[in-house]
Amino acid sequence: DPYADDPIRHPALKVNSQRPFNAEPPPELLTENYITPNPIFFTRNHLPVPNLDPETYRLHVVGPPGCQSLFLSLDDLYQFPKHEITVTLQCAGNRRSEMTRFKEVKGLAWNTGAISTACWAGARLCDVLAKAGHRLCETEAHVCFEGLDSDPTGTAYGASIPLARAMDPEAEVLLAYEMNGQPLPRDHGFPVRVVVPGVVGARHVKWLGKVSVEPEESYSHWQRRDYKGFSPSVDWDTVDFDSAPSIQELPVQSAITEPKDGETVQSGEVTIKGYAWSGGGRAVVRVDVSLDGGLTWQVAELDGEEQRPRKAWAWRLWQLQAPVPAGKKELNIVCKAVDDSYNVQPDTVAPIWNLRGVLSNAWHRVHVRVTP
Ligand code: MTE
Ligand code: MO
Repeated sequence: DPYADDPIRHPALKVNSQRPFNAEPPPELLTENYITPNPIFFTRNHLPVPNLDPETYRLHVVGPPGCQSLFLSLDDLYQFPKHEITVTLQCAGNRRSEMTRFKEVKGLAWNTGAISTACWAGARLCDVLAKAGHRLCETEAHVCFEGLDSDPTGTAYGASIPLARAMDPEAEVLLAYEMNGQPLPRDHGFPVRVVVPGVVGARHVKWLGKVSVEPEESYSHWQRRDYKGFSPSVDWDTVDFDSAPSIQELPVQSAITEPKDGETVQSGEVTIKGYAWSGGGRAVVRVDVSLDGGLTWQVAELDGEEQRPRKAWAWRLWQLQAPVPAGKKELNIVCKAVDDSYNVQPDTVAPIWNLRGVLSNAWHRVHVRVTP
């Protein structure tokens, strides 16, 4: 059993798949803290978790043509300036189960919890690439990452990002060795993972083994044959994966974490809580909440840290305390976020449905009963 050596997990996690391990925290735990505690940070593994020895670990950084490769130990990585940033990581499949409810899709049935936030620390990728002799060249190029996890045929997890993002110090792409002040937990990539702020989870390669600069995107299945968006009209007979770009920056997102769908709330006053985030460093500027299915709206209070313009890598938690309109027996609670480009979320799933169930960011809806 290739999974026999997987680590022990926190019992509060809701498991979507045991082998490989995929799990999300329950919504009310997710927004209890701005920084998600490591043991309940969502986990998305495609393969068994490798058990790597930090003493013998080496990161292979392929040099430009004619230059030597670097083989960096953990101590070598610690010699680069240590950079710390708070970054929200979201899987492209977050909230997929809402798409499934509209029409069947292929993929793990994530609810609203395939998203979490941590303070990551490590070396900046641009510093490591520069040390290896790389420069930002004119031609379009990509930085390819390979994990040390692999399937029975020896194929490793892989992904890539554009070289321009990797070399941009303002993009703050990290080779992270710490998560919330601790060495990375095994499930989250021990000893080193990539953190690409503002970009879909799939590019944050864990158990990083190799970094190279290539003229083309990674040839990995997960770069080329997955994690792409399509028209609702495309099905498995007609899909052409080469026709769509790989998902990098994600669209604006928000969800209600309290109360939960189907719950009963007290009459009088209701407290609604949730999270909001947008990709590409775009800050969330507003969250609108409705108690009547979207007929009327109230503006929620944004908690947590102010965001740096164009570098808003982390989510905002939000809440709204609102009177329950007298005589109401039920509430249709809805939330939607607005980012600083004034991007908004679509009101329903139908126009954004896609066969893989990715990029699910329609208004989040929760139906509750009110005690008389
Ligand atoms: N890296 C490796 N090596 N193997 C993987 O299976 N999964 C990716 C990414 N990096 C993956 C990986 C996906 S799809 C996501 S959403 C994130 O890791 C999840 O990171 P987490 O498990 O730390 O939350
Ligand atoms: Mo993912």
